Amino acid sequence: MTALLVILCLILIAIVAVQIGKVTELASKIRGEEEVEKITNNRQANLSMIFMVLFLVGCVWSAAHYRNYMLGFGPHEAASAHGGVLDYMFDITLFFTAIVFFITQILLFYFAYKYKAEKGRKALYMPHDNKLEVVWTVIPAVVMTFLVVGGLDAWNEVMADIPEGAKSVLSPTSEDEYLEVEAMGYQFAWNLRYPGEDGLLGTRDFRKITGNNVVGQDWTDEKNIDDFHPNELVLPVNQNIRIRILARDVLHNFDLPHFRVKMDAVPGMPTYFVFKPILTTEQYRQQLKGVPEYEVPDPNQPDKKLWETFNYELACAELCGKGHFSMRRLVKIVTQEEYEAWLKEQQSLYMSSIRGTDDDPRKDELLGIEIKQRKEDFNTKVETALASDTIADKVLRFDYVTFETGSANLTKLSHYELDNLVEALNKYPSMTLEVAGHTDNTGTPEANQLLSESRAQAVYNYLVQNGIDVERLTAVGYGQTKPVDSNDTEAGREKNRRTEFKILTQ
Ligand SMILES: [Cu+2]
Repeated sequence: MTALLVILCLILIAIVAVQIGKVTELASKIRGEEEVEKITNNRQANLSMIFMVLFLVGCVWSAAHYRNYMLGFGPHEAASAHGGVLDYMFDITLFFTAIVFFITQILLFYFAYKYKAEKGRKALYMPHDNKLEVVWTVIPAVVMTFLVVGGLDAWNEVMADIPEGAKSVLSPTSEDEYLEVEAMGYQFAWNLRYPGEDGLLGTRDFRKITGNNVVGQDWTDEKNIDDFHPNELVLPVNQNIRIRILARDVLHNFDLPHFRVKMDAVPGMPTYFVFKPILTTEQYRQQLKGVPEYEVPDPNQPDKKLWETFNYELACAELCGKGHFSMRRLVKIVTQEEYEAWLKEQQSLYMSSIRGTDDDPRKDELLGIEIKQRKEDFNTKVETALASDTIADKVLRFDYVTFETGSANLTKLSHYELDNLVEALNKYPSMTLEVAGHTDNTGTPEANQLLSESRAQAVYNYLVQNGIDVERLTAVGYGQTKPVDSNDTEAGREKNRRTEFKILTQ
C-alpha cells in the first residue's frame, strides 16, 4: 500500500514538472526569451539564499534540539575512563570542521547568488595565485597536524593493552588485576565467555565447535572446566576489563556505544579492547533523570519512565546479515558486591551441559574439585558415625559405588569413594567393617541373593587389594530381604539397590 502511494506521488510530481515546463515555454514565447531568463535567474539566486539560511539554521537547530539523545552531548557522558579522551578529540575535530563547513557553505551559496548570469558580465580568469595557494595549504596543514598528533596520542592511550604483570582474575579488585571476557560474534548473536574461578579462559579449537560447544572449547584443558557463558555482559564498576573479540563466520563489530568501545571482530584474527567502566547502570540512570526526553513513559513498560528502564547495550556495528539487529545484548555495570552475587548464580557450561555426556573426554574420571568435595563429605559422614552411640547410625551407604548393569564389576568412578574408605580405615586402625550388598525385588530372589553377595565381595576384594587386612572385613549379601523403601516405585527400588558398610568395632 505504501509503495503504491509512493509510486503515485512520483507520477504526480513528474506530471507537475512537465506542466511547469510547458507553462514556462509558453511564457517565454509571449514575453520574449531574454526577459524570462533574467527573471528565472533572479528567482533561483534568491531561492538559493533562502535555502542556505534554512539549511544552516536547520543544522544548528537539529543539533541543539537532539543534543540529549546524542552520545557525548547532553546527559550522555562517556561511562568509561577513556571515553572522555575520545569525546574531546571528537569535539575538537567537530569545532574545526564546523568552522570550515560554515565558511564554505556560506561562500558557495553567496557566490552562486552574486555571480548569477547577467547580461554582459564576463568571468574573471585567475590561473594562479601564490598567496592564496599558501594560505589554503598551510592553514589546513597546521590544523591537520594538530588533529593527527592529538589523535595519535588519544589512540595510544585508548588502545593500550593491560600492563604487563597484571593478573587475570574473575573478580578484579585492584589496578594489578583485570577481568578478561571473550566475545565471539556469529550470525546472529554474541557468545560471551567468562573465565570462571581460575580467572583464565580455556583454550579453543574451531574444529571442536558443535551445537553444544559454540566456541569450540577443548574439554581436556582444565581452564575450560569453570568457564561460563552468560546471556548478558555483567561487569564490576571501576575495574579493568579486557574483551577478547572474535568472529566465527563473517565480520562483526563489538560496539559498546556508551563506553566508546568499538572494535571489529574479524574471523581468524582475534582483537581486543581494554576499558574501565566508571558509571554503574544505576548511576547512568540517575544522570538521565530530570532530562525531559527521558522523563516520559517507556512505551514497553508504561508504568516506568524511560530513564528508569535505561540499559547499556552491546551491539554489532557491522551490517553482518539479515539478523544483524538481533545481536543486541544487555550490558550491566554493577557494584563489586552485586557482581560477586551474580557470579554465584553462574554455572559453567562444562558442568551444566557437557559433564558425563558423550562429548566429555573425562567421562570416566572425577574432576579435582569433585574428588575434594566428595572426600570431605565422606570423612564427615564417617566421623559422625564414629561419634554416634546408635547402632543405626553406624550403617553407611556408599553414594558413588556403582556396578556395571547386572554384574558385580565396579565402575571406574566407584574407586574414588572406595579409596576414601581405604584412607579412613588406615586412619582408624581398630575399625572393622561389614560390607553389605542389597538389591530390589526385580528378578528372582535367588539371583538377587547371588548378585548382592558378589557385589559385596567385589568391594571387599577392592579393599583387600588396597592393603586392608582381611581380619578387619566381612562381606555379606542380603539380596532383596532388607529393603529400606517400597519396591513399588522406581525411586524406592533405586534406594533399595545399594551397597553399605557397617562399622562393627572402632
Ligand atoms: Cu554482526
